[in-house]
Amino acid sequence: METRFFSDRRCLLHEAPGGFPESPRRLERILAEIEARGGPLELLEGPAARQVDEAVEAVHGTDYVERFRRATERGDGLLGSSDNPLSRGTWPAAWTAANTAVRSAAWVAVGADRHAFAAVRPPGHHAEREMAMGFCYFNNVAVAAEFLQRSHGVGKIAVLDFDVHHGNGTQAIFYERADVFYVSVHQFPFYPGTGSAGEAGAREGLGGTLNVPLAKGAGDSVYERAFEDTILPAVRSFGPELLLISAGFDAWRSDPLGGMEVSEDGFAAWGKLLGELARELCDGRIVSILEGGYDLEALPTLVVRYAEGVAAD
Ligand code: OKP
Ligand code: ZN
Repeated sequence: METRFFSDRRCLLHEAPGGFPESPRRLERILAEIEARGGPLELLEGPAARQVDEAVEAVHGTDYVERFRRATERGDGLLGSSDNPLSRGTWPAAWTAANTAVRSAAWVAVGADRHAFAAVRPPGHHAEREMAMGFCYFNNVAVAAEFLQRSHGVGKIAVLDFDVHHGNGTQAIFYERADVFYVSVHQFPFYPGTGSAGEAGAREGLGGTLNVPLAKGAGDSVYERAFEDTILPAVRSFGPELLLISAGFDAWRSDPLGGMEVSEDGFAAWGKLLGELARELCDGRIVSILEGGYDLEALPTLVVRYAEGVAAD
């Protein structure tokens, strides 16, 4: 398995008031760690911006995209909720995060035995079609899925979200679709309130959403059981062509937002299970896109241990 990290320093342009947990320092720390380890880190370059705009507009609609862009340019303080502060760099940073997710997906789509890790911010999984929410503005994972289907002819995609929070945005975007399987394991009850086991998709997409809610305090063994007994068998029976991972690192035991007890070894083990799953089902095609993770000291190590797990065989 070949691993490549993808990023773009324009993701640092989104700034929030002091003390806000989703800060540029998260990504600065990750990039410093990857650079210190000698990469491979791909900065910039990739598919034409037009394809990215098309995928962003397909997921979010032109009204929302324009409303967000204008709010940034006017100097508004918030986009909707107090969890979504705006600075001059917010729209460019969010667009760059989606662009980087797309570049990562494009590299994986044209090969095999490839793991791309998109080190991006702001995160995406709470963003719904026309609503910013929970630090998220554009749904990077949904944009990557849309791009893969439009521009690379990929059919079935499984999105697996292990951020400690439920990805309400990704779930809502794909809730009625049979071609994208959304699986989330998360703390419950917790922010944002969605993600109960009964939420399973609707219409065409009935059965195409799987929620695995876990009580506060879950550690490595509870998560391992959730992966082995529930998540992996469900993804196997769906049979995706590619895995997209919403990779949040806030189930870490010392995360300031999450209430779970996952260790460094736990993230490495998740990586190993997902890498093996990608090799078994999808010719080793796996794209991980950063979501949360707010312990600045630990975050770079957790990302690296996870990526090493994916590559291991
Ligand atoms: C983003 B990601 C109540 C607290 C809201 C928002 C948490 C967003 C987490 N207003 N907290 O999933 O890591
Ligand atoms: Zn989170």
